[in-house]
Amino acid sequence: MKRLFFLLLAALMMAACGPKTVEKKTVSTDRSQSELLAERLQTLQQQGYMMGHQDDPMYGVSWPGTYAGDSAELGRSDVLAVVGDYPAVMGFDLGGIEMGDAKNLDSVPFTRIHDELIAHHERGGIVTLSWHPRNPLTGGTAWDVADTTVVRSILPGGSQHEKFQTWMTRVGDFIATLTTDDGQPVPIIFRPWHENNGSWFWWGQKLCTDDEFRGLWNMLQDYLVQERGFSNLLWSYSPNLDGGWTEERFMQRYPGNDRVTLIGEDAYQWGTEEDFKSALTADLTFLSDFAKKNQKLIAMTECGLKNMTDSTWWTRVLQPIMDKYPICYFLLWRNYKEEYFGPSPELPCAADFRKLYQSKNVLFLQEVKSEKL
Ligand code: BMA
Repeated sequence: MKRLFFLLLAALMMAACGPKTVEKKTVSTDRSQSELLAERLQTLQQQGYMMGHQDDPMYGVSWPGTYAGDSAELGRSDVLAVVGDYPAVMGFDLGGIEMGDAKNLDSVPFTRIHDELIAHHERGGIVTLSWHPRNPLTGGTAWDVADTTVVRSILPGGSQHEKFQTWMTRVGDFIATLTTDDGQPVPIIFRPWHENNGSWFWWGQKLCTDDEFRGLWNMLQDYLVQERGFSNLLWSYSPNLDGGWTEERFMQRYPGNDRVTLIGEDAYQWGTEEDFKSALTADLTFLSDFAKKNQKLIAMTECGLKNMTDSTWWTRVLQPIMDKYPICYFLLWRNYKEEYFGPSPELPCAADFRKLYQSKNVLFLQEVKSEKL
């Protein structure tokens, strides 16, 4: 990926002082979809940061959508209902694909994920995939952390290695279907093994050694990139809000500059506003510095305040911090009736979201679609 991409990034960074209008580039065929996506992210970042939402077109705070299988709701989106535009970035989750399930862990049919992901790309948006695979050793969920030998068990020589090969094959088979009508693979920000510095997933900090984690990352990446040949995946390394990164600690599980294009962070406010603000500020300072030195892109790959218990949180808490850093996007987690992180017309936070929408540097679909790949 790499040399050409870095040169490209350097050139784009130099061009950053130019006018704000973005010119359509001629697509050269010798670059992969993921390289073109990286270039697009870099270009757009000069205008601001994109708004993203998990499962945006699937269901909302007050409409069950996919849960009820109601096709009358096709095209619906809480973000669209509040501001009249779709998010620039939409996220979807593959959890369950490994089992051969028809629906993901949040009851969204994979056929819908397939269709909505391609539709969002076609309308000029950007898509990202996460994966909450079940626990291959215990049969439990991704959050089953009772056993600390799970990662070891799926690495080469482990008792579950073969099973995990099948799981990776199913992921690969699904990714292979994500193409446009003319057969072009859709560029996708792919961020497996997220929040690995926490210990709530079976691939977490206390659940495997640094070497095992790297082995896990490499096994999946080498399978998808080398064996399956997917060059449309832009690899995102996405730990959780930490608040105290040092280069040494960050590097312990970092897969390496040749394996990562975008560094993200999942940052929710679970505790006090003050704690959140200081942890996020420290982390984005560290990450943007690291990204600059290592020529990486950065993003807030997940974020939010559960159930928007503070209706001005976006513009009062989140936006002033995001404004200070060169992030490409922030992705609010899903709007499920029992836990929502985005806006909805009937909620008090809708007004604040409209204010966010008015900000010039917060980009929605209409502002990015002319840059479609
Ligand atoms: C978590 C929660 C869960 C959900 C999972 C995967 O953060 O939202 O309810 O199943 O993400 O989307």
